Formats: sequence, C-alpha cells, structure tokens
Amino acid sequence: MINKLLADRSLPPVKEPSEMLEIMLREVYGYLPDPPEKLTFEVMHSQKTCAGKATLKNMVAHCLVKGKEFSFPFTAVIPTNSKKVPFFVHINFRSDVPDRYMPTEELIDNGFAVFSFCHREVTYDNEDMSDGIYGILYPDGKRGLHDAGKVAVWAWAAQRVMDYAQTLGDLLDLSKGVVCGHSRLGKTALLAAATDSRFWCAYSNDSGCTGAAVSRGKRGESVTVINNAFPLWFCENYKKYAHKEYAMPFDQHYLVGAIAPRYVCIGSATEDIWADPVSENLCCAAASPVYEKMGKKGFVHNGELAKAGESFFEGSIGYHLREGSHYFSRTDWLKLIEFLKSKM
Ligand code: GTR
Repeated sequence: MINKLLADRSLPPVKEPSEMLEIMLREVYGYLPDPPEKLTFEVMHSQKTCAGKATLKNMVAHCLVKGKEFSFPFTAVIPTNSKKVPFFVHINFRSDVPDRYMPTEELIDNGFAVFSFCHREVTYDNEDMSDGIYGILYPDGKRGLHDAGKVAVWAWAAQRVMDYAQTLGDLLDLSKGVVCGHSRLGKTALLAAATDSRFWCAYSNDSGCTGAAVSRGKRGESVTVINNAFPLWFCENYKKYAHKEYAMPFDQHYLVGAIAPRYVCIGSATEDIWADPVSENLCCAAASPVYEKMGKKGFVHNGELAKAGESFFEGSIGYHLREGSHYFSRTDWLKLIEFLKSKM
C-alpha cells in the first residue's frame, strides 16, 4: 500500500544529506543567518519548580548580529537531582512556563530537561520586516531570493539555545539534545536539526505543508496557499513553485533526509487534514533510503499506512498517528519520549 502510494507521488530520488540540505535552503527556506558575532547569556530569575524536582531559570540570550545587539528570552527547566540528562529545545508558541501544551513536570519526571522559547520573541509572525532580528538582518525591508525566511530565523534561534545548553555539560547529556515544535514550529524544528548536527533528534508535530508532508499529491494546504498566506515564512525563491509541485527538484523528504543519520520523529493527528497525515507518513517512507544507504534502519513499517493510535518506532525515522485535531498534545509528548527512550 505505502509503496503504491509512494509511486503515485513521483517523488525525486534522495541524494546525499548535504546535497539535499543545500537544495532545501536555496529553494525553500533561505540560508540561515550566520551565528552571532558575540553571544552571552544572562540569568534573570531562578527558582525551584515541579515540586522541587527541578530548577527553572528565566534566561536572556544576548546576541551581537551585524554589529547590533539583539536579545531574546528563553526558559530552562533542569532536573535538580540527576546529572547528564537528555534535553528538549522546544520552539514554542508561548513564552510562559508552565505552559498547557508542554507538560513540564512530566518531562522532568521522565528524566529530561527542557528549554523553551517563543518564536515571536525572535521575530514576529507577520509581514513586518522590521520586527526583532528580522529588522537587523534586513534593515531596508528587502530580502534577496535566497535570504532566510522567518522559519529559518526561528531555527537559528533554537541553535542559540543549543549554544547555551553546550555550557551545561555537567548537567546535560550533550549528545542527546532533541529539537521539537508544533505546526509552523515543527517545520522549524526539522530545519534546525538539518542545519545543526548537535541535535541528536528532531520532532515535528503536525507540521504539514513545507514541513514533514510531501507536497506532491498533498491534501489540505499547498505550496501556493502557504506562500500566499505566509509570504515571509520561506525564501522568495520558493514562490516560483506555486502550482508546480511536480516540477520541484525536491520534496519534503529531502528535509527529513538531510537530518540523516540522526533521528527524526514525526507525529500526525487523524483530523488534521490541512497538514495531511498520509503525506507525512509517505514522507517518512520516502526519506528512508538515505538512512539505508548509510547502513541504518530508516523507516520501518508494515507496508500499510499507520492507523489511529499506531506508531512505527523501530527505525531511525519514527512516525506516530494519534486521534484528534491539530495541537501538541500530552499524547504526542509521551509518544516522543517513548521513541527517544527506545533509542537510548
Ligand atoms: C496554519 C498553516 C500551517 C501550520 C499552522 C500552524 O495556518 O497553514 O502551515 O503551520 O498554521 O502553525 O499552526
């Protein structure tokens, strides 16, 4: 069934991860900004949290970008009594921790630290070219064809949080950093991992169009629709593919494959037709040969599309389908933890 559906999509064959990444940056996301010229971290406030099991720190990353100071806040929640823990960098829709879509105490109880920041604190999610770091990158309000879209800039910020994590080698297992996000921020998580090998794994929740779903034959949102609705998310060059999905020299399996040989986990929801679970499931299968060429298990499945409640976690690419609508649910977090623990 999967093989037949895949054949119908006529996806381009996979290439080397570095080649696929280059194509995705040039054609879709734009090149990420350079790392900051200078980077320091400031602790604004520190307190015990999660019934004393963790320390919560309100942090600010001070970055020097193109000679200008740019700062954004993030939160660190780190278990108090265990050392060398794996950790999440959660690209979040909200600034506050606790957050109803991030079961922080449960993450701590499962032995993880979590870092979280709100994408809007980096650059606002609208057509304003002057907000946040975007205003520093493009002071005259103009972008070149291949310059970073907002997704690329949010991914850049996740890498700054990873820079902070690198300073905590006694508390964290630096080889087990997981970048994760939901929807537009799931697209961002995949890109952040593809462009930064310090991430051990990426998790995309319901990221759909221009995220974990292949665009050829996709239901719901299309390349045309997403570029019209969100003209700054991706680079200008991507707009030329409106109504031309089948002519693209890539598809979204190139983004997943660019993370190889590291781990990727994709979560879909049955009612999220806009994101399209089937196209996300097929994307996993289409990226699998990259891993297989590297001698790894790629996407291991039973030949059928996943049913509600089912997960395929045996290979380096994991996939799960849960019932319900478009949000980052506790179920998704627990499935992700199950996937990660099976790889430790
Ligand atoms: C939708 C958009 C999707 C998805 C979603 C989200 O409006 O069409 O691509 O990213 O927003 O981020 O919640």
